[in-house]
Amino acid sequence: MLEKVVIANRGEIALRILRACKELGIKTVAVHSTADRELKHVLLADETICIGPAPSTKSYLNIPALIAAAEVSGADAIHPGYGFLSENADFAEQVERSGFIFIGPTADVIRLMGDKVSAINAMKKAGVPCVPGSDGPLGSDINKNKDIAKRIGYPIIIKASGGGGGRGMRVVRNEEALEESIAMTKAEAKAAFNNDMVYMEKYLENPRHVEIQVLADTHGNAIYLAERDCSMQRRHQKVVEEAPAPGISEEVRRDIGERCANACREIGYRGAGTFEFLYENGEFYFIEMNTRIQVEHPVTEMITGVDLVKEQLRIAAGLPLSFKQEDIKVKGHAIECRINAEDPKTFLPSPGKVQHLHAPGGLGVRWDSHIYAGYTVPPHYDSMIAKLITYGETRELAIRRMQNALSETIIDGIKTNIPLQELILADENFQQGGTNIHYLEKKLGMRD
Ligand code: MV4
Repeated sequence: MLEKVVIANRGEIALRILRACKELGIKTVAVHSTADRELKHVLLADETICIGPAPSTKSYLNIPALIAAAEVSGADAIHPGYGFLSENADFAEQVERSGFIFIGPTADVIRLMGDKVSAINAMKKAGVPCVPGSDGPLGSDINKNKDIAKRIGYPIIIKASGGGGGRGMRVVRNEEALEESIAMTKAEAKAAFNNDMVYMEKYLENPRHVEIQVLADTHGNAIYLAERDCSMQRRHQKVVEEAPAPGISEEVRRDIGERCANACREIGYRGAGTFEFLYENGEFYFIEMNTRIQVEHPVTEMITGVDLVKEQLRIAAGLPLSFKQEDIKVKGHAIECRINAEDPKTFLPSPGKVQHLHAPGGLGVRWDSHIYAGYTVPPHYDSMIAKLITYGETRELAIRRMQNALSETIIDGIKTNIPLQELILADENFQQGGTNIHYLEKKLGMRD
């Protein structure tokens, strides 16, 4: 097993990683900014190192400071969590070149998946279903591009190869708008990602966002751990996630899951990963792969019983997966609500001191959070302060437990989006299950 791990992150995921390390008897090094001395995992870690001032560019994104922290503490590995440097291939490369284990896939695979054109090519080759599209980057010949669009059929979407997660895309509904849309997307991509490569896909009007969790070890084993539905989102920020996705049969799950696990073996994937799909009219269409542990990983843990962060640590230590595919059985239903320090109506961040906290509990209730009474939420980072996860044998029970848990949660001193979460949980279409990626924004647009 690993002996000592640097946790290169903050907030709830840093605490989640710390807990997994402690279960495995691994010593922990918490690195933190000057604004984060009071973080719960910093207070609980074996060692702490201040790596810079509050702005993340000077601390959590400071590669030399992180590698220096691993060196001075004598750690053998670095866990990047999510966000920050978790999908930065240059970071992974420098970590490994400095003699440390990067807890995640190799830099080459991160790079392959970071470039969306190469990711889609690799997945198509591996037998993962993709959106009908340009099969590669668009060239500068507008007549050829018009032919591609005509073959695919309007509406189409232009996406930046260096983008992802909703950045750098443009929907085009007719040929007249094509040339300018390509030029604008290219210009934005050049400015945002220093890469003006763009590609074209059929635009799916009303899909759901369904993603497959995978784990792969360094012994050639790769497994899938069912799927999550993350369609309840606003401006590309997920708000509620659940597993399994409503309406996915065991046969459909097995087919798409096996394709993802096969693709992992084909590309030499290592660690935890997520295949993102659009799901429409019973079909899966691959859009991107995330090469990190994700915020919503707990809903998969609740329905499979697998500790995904512990598996990440085992894989990094060179151990085989603790489970075979046939050991993975979906049992029950789990829902996660992201609790943010923000105004529930305006969505503006609401940092400040937590004056009083009453966390929910009871059977089937999981509270993943670093906050405590007296903790001050700093203004410098993401506003997510807790993840509330409920489990039940049925989706109905998981929903009821979530409603009860939300209603008993008290976070005084700052505003939170709990009222918004209560609105969603009470929504009849959410309760029915299977709402698409536009549902929440439409519902909020009808409010006031
Ligand atoms: C799409 C799409 C429709 N058709 N691609 C947005 C985030 C990025 N990961 C991909 N995205 C989309 N790609 C095709 N061909 C619609 C979206 C999309 C979306 C996807 C997932 C979750 C939320 C979304 C919100 C708006 C648009």
